[in-house]
Amino acid sequence: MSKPVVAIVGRPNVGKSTLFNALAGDNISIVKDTPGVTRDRIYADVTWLDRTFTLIDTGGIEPDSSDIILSRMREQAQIAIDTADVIIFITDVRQGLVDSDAKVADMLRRSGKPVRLVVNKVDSHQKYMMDVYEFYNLGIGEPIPVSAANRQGLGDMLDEVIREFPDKSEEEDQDDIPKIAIVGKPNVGKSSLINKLLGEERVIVSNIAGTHVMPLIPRLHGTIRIMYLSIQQDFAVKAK
Ligand SMILES: Nc1nc2c(ncn2[C@@H]2O[C@H](COP(=O)(O)OP(=O)(O)OP(=O)(O)O)[C@@H](O)[C@H]2O)c(=O)[nH]1
Ligand SMILES: [Mg+2]
Repeated sequence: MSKPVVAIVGRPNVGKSTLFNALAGDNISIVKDTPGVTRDRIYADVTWLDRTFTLIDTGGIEPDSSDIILSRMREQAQIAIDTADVIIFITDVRQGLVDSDAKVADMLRRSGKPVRLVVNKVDSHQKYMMDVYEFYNLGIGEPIPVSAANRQGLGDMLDEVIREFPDKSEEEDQDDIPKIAIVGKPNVGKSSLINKLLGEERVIVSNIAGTHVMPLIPRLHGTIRIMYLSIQQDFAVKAK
């Protein structure tokens, strides 16, 4: 097995990129007080204790309407279900529990994938802890309070995340896997090419330039891995 993959999924503006940056160690992901600001998926390798995993930030949901947000969240969640070993489902204590959180939580629960429910923006336990308990209603386990901005609660969260990883002995050294990058301007057909190579529809293809393609780190057919490579919607196909 390859390095475990952890995907951060959640509504716009809940702090996915802030959490990603706090864990990845620098400002790779763009954080802005505007919902829908992360245009692409971004990944980084993160080490906690003796475990290294690939962390994926997701985003790109433009909050045009709650329907669109929900359908894009479902897409994100589905990709995370298909590709991640553990999903961090992040919510925002200040916005509280909203309907789309509940719907995506249902989907995640039904998938059977390990999910850790994280409640962000708990900058003060005294002030917000009572509100955190509301998130038990999502039915996906104990909410883990964090403040991504203040880097609080992240160790406890990571302990919970790595608990779900497969045994370390199952991981393999991938340094010798050649990397092939598929690079091109938006809308030239990168995603279609990857789907053809994989023989299945794993990248969302759209004729809208700049459509947010998904981070794909699937373990397909045991021979090919695709890895999201840059913020420019480029991919690397790893094949052995
Ligand atoms: N008070 C507080 N604000 C936070 C915290 N984490 C993130 N924020 C703020 O929330 C806003 C959104 O943060 P982002 O990390 O960009 O959120 P996101 O979920 O990646 O948003 P999209 O990529 O647009 O979906 C920014 O203004 C952050 O500074 C936190 O722990 N506490
Ligand atoms: Mg973001």
